[in-house]
Amino acid sequence: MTLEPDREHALLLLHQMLRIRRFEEKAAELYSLGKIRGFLHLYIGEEAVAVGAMQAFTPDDAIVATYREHGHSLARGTPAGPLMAELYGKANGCARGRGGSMHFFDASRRFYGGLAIVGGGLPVAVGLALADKLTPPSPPYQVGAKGGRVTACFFGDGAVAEGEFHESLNLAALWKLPVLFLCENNLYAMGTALARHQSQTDIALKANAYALPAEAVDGMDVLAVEAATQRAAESVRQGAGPYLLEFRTYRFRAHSMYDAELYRTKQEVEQWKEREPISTFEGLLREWKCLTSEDLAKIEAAIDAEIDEAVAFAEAGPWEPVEDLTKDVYTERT
Ligand SMILES: Cc1ncc(C[n+]2csc(CCOP(=O)(O)OP(=O)(O)O)c2C)c(N)n1
Ligand SMILES: [Mg+2]
Repeated sequence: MTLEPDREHALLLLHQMLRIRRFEEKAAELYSLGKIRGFLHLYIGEEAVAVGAMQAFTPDDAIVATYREHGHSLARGTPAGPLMAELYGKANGCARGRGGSMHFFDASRRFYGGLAIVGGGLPVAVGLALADKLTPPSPPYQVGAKGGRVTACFFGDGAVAEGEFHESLNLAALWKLPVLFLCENNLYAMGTALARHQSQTDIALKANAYALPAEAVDGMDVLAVEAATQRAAESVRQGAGPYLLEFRTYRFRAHSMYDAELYRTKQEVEQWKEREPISTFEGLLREWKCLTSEDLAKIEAAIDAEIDEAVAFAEAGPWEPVEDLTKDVYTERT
């Protein structure tokens, strides 16, 4: 992808990717200090996907993500403070500290998770899109007309092994629902390579089998991701039915905080690092004379301040009181 974006927009993309990177580096550090516990799936290496794709959505669209969703929440606009507080398990977290890393949520931005179940987001997204189709919101948002709502559903390559993937694509196509499926193919589901669990590794072809248009996109190139998502989202918005994009990307860290990484070679990781999305984009912007060292220093300083503030917000947050333990827990009393 060589199209030059306008300078301001390019700097915004770079800022967003760097902000996700720094947020997660800080989260990893805080994890080692025992401030954050439980699962923590880092998105490091995949930032171009969330940032590029998110440019195509309006505040009225809906977003569904996976448990590797820190980047998506930040790119969607949820402030870093409530997200960091959620990682801490504090009551000022975006899910009141009850969800943690895998369950970020922000109804005000139509961000519907953060879902821990592999493939679990696909039927949720189909349901949201079905609701939009059955009860179109008041103008100017009308399904089938320009400006219709889109539900964007991010999921991993591991999810294509789930029945929910097949059922969701089938129903979405059959009912022509306004949903955009965004597969983040980082080649592995935990320690299992795609080719070890799928007879057909071309995910776009699987979508074609359910009569969905689909394309594979370089997920390390933020501009390619943005352009493809804009095109696909526009098609969905116009009422043409669902669409699938497969982003070819790579995670640089372990599946969760630690794993022995016996399933891939160091050379493979190093090869992908040569296409590291943030420094590659930075290099392009310098080549295009869109970025100076001063610009970069300003961006880094703004991010440092934002992350410091987010950590302070999380540190100062209260724990949920013990008496609230059964609040919002629905069960029959016996
Ligand atoms: C239904 C279900 N089965 C198994 C798991 C355990 N599990 C957690 S993450 C994961 C791998 C998913 O890989 P992928 O969808 O490619 O996402 P990635 O972690 O690569 O982003 C598995 C099997 C789960 N959370 N849900
Ligand atoms: Mg994967």
